[in-house]
Amino acid sequence: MLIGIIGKTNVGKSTFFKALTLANVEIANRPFTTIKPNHGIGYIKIKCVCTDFNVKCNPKNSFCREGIRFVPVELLDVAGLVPGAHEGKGLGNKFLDDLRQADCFIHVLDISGTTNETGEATKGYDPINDIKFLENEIDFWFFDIVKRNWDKVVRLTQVTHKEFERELAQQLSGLGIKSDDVLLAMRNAEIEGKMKIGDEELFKFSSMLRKISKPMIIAANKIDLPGAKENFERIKNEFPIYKIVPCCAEAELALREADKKGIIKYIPGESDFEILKEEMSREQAAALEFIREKILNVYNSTGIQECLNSAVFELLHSLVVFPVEDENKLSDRTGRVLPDAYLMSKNSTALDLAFKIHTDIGKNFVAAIDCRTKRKIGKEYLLKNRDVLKIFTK
Ligand SMILES: Nc1nc2c(ncn2[C@@H]2O[C@H](COP(=O)(O)OP(=O)(O)OP(=O)(O)O)[C@@H](O)[C@H]2O)c(=O)[nH]1
Ligand SMILES: [Mg+2]
Repeated sequence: MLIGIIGKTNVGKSTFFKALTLANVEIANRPFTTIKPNHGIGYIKIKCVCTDFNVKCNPKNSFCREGIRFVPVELLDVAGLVPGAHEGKGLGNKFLDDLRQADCFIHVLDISGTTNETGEATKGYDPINDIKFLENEIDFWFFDIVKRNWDKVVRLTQVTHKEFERELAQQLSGLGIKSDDVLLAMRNAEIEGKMKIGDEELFKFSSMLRKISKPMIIAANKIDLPGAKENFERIKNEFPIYKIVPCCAEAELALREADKKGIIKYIPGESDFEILKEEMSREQAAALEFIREKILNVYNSTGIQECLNSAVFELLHSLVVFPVEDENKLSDRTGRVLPDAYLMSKNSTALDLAFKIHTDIGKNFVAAIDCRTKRKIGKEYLLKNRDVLKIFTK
């Protein structure tokens, strides 16, 4: 699973990415700091099943802190967009091609209105403009790809008489698009069964397809700055179609770094932290107090972990499953208890899980056991969030 971090330039995308990955990436208060994409691993947060079974887990592909399991997910932070990117403005929109395989987007927005449309410092800019232009730019990116493939598929199906929608989906599979998505977008754009259409209809279709295949959540970043709260309240009401989360990427980054250094104890996404080392600089103490008072006490969290969790669970309806090899000890072959936690897409089955573990396990699947109920389940079983399963093979 891949989550794309997109937005205007200089809004805090790389800060958001760094807070989630603690990767060493460049952050600066100027437009176009990021040119090459930053690829890294972030972690979604769920209640670990170790607490349900009252066992001590020993994770391998993930980690557990005080009964909270952090499960890896891939993230990509790309260069910033500006209006007119599809015509080559700023760094253009070609770099969006790196996001073809993204399952969804987190749109980082500067909710404080202190960066203008090209990412320069300003005051009183309306972030609504950014929601609109960003949608438009990613629609143009989709439109270009769809248009190229549409014409190709029209020619192809005239010769082969194959089903148009299926062929188009095939050509667009690189964008993570399926036949059902194409059908739904055609219906929504009112072009069902039509192959000869103008650019205007094609743009509408591309936009529908983009909305279906790349759902988006908005991270209302820089919520710590003056005016941000008012903008957030206003925009939240104007865009009920989006989940909009108040965020302070800078605060999340400071908290995670201080936690890593042992200065504080902070579990990502929590509403407070504990000071472990009293001896710190006055600036650092003041910064931590500011975060507690102005962010955590007001918004209940910095919003960064919530964005990632919402993207995975609310936009994509994904689930986390714990495969084990010993259904009694809940361990792998070496005795490691609850070693892995896998992120699975919605509607995944027990057989999908088997293939995810290993192709051979998938091919030789016989049955599985639900370790909570000890009941036998078949390959068609639909996985549930926080299932613990043992798979039997031939
Ligand atoms: N006040 C405040 N500043 C922030 C926050 N998040 C990021 N910034 C600042 O915003 C500026 C831009 O941050 P980046 O993370 O480099 O932004 P970006 O969107 O990746 O920018 P480009 O790669 O240039 O498009 C930096 O000065 C950050 O310190 C925040 O939550 N609050
Ligand atoms: Mg950046």
